[in-house]
Amino acid sequence: MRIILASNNPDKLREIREILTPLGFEVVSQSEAGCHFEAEETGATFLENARIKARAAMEATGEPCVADDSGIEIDAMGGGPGVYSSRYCGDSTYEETCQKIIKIVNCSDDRSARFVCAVVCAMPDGGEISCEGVLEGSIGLQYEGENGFGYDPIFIPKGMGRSMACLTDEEKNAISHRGQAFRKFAKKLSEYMENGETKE
Ligand code: ITT
Repeated sequence: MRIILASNNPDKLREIREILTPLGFEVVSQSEAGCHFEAEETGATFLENARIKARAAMEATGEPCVADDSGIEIDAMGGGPGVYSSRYCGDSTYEETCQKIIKIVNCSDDRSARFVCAVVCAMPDGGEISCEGVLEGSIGLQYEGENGFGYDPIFIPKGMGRSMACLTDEEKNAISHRGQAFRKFAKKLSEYMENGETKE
């Protein structure tokens, strides 16, 4: 099945293709589908923002469109940057921003953090599929690893001794917030195609 991904983030596109292609999907980016816009993320939650992006792309293309809204929640930062994870960098690089976060977290005795991914698929018939994935972990003492993107070099998944950026894409997708959410999505979509509805 062909599905349009309402995202302008090439790292997400790569990971989502690696997750969904073996499950029988052809993932087309919104720009490949002729949509060259960025929906404004005005929602207060990952789910609301994913819905905004998915609906905007579905209305523009008339096809089923799936969006990922994701980010990192850091307990020593009151759960931030959360939905602002992309905007938190401002004009700085991810490496500079990660170094800043390490300093903030070093002043706390709580290093816990999690990656969250909300997925919404908007259907042309008005239907919707939504799911979420969460990966618990902690903020590392140093910036390490060269794979992945964004905050991966400072995030140590629970039970691991190295950052997410030290994992291959395959290893990351097997445990990540995004891998969990999109595998749930694939299952719910096949139920939707059979029944026109989803089960929790
Ligand atoms: P689209 O909205 O176009 O999909 P975006 O990058 O703006 O792209 P989000 O608004 O969902 O997407 O912000 C997600 C940010 O959260 C992302 O830019 C990273 O900073 C961070 N993030 C999400 N998933 C991540 C991951 O797997 N590894 C590292 N950082 C991640």
